[in-house]
Amino acid sequence: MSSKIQLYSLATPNGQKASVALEEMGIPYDAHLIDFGKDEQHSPEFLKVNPNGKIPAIVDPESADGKPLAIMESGAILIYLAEKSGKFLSTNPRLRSETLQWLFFQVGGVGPMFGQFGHFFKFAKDKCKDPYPIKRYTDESRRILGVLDQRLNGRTYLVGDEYSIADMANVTWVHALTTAYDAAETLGLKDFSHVAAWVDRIIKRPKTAAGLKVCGMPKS
Ligand SMILES: N[C@@H](CCC(=O)N[C@@H](CS)C(=O)NCC(=O)O)C(=O)O
Repeated sequence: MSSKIQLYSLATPNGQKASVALEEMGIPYDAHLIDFGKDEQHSPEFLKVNPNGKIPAIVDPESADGKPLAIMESGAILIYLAEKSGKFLSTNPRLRSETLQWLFFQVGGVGPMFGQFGHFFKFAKDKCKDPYPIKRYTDESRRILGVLDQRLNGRTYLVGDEYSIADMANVTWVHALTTAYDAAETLGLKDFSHVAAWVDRIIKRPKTAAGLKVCGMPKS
């Protein structure tokens, strides 16, 4: 069996968080595409890795106790990889706490809210005629973008002076608002200039750019 990390993913924002981290940290890995079109996220093999049936998931064949370790939940994966590599999560207690705060801000807020926005605005547009869900998730997504914009005013990254797992988690979701949801106009993204500059800066990083493409969407 390979000693490399095994990544099970698809290039959605949650999936990209894991592949961007692996690329940026320089951790060797094998990528396995989980094709939603074939319902592979619910296959018995994949459910052994993530019983929740969602990507991303990883298996570290050589974890700290020498035994294989399966890890689900992208936030937990980012923390695991940062601790394994000693990169992108400061050991300074203040910076570490701030990094975890902005990581959990994404996991508990940005991901679920932007995800629901994308569902009603793009993927389930024809299934719901009631305008309320789109309004609710547009308003909440704009509120969250405002919080990020305020945080990024005068800052290069979300925490301290360095790129961290907090940036990786949040930037993939903000980037998806244009690349996956075509929602720049509806969400008024031009109102959030600090966020826009931060996204541009980060997606130009060669390793992040490479990570965003891992496990790309299969052609239907
Ligand atoms: N909280 C999870 C969310 C993962 C998630 O929702 N993944 C989506 C793709 S972005 C998925 O696998 N969806 C497939 C499905 O629900 O069947 C995480 O952060 O890893």
